Amino acid sequence: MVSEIVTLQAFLEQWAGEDPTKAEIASTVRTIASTGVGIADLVARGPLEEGLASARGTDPNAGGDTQKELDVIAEECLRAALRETPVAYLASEESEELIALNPRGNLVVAVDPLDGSSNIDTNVSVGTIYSILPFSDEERENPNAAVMKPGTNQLAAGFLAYGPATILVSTLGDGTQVFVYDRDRSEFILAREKVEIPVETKEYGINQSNMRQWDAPMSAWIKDCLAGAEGPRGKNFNMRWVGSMVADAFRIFTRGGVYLYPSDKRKGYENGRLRLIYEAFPVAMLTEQAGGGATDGKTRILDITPHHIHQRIPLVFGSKAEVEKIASYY
Ligand code: AHM
Ligand code: MG
Repeated sequence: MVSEIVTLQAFLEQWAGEDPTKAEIASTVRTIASTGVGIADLVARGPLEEGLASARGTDPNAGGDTQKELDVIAEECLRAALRETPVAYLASEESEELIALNPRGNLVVAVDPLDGSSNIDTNVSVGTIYSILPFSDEERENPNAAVMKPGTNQLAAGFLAYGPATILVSTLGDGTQVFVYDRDRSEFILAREKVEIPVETKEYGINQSNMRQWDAPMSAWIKDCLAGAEGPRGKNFNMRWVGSMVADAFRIFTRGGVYLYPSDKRKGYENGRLRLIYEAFPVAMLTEQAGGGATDGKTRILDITPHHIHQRIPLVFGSKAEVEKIASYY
């Protein structure tokens, strides 16, 4: 905890100083955060708000998943709010193509408007993930080019989690911070100035029901973990899996651990489940800025160049030594 009260607004202003690009990034982060408060209010109404968790039509979204009513509402909220910011285009899980916003904007934002949508009706944390990218004049002709760049190109990234507390985990490229929404002050307050993910861990999160579908390195790693203190790892592991990546990530940012969504043999999961541009990239940036690691097993996530907006990627992130250990099985 930090003793002096620092609001998100004050933190961003101090970070931006007189730099016009930083001021644009700061206003974008502020807008996403305040939009998140509205989404959190809606999530908190739970079953009182009829139909939020019900499927919207029968067509899957751009990423191939069933769309929930709240997925669409969350995207609409972000779309409307970001029109007032220096954001030229929005890439979203819920829309096939880039969405044009401010024609004079110098930034592009990529979002998963509502991560963990299968948890909406279970009173479990869900969230919003974002990545902020530069947008150059040359890209005005072909805006897609702005998102087809390695994750190292991100200017800022973060996520909101709507749980017992509404939290914002943010990086502006210099460490990872945690802000908590204070309902009395109607402000996000800085709670952790420098997140440091423990390097070693005994905790992992994975959907183990897919085990028979994994490739050999993934199966070998989990087998060694399950063997516990008597096995080659010489320690007992613990398993935690929420199934909303934002919640699993926040646990890792709090006490360490690794999150895994590997590729598997099921149709449509050949490249895992998570999307590169608006899920893996921002989480990888936050993780690295907090001293952790993020890989697809073979390549550092932030070094991967996307070829499609909704491309999926196998994802392993969290405590650095364990992420490296997993990569060594590959
Ligand atoms: P979503 O963005 O459609 O909610 O999908 C992403 C979610 C992650 O939050 C979560 O970790 C994963 O999908 C769970 O997948 P599964 O249900 O296959 O275990
Ligand atoms: Mg989603």
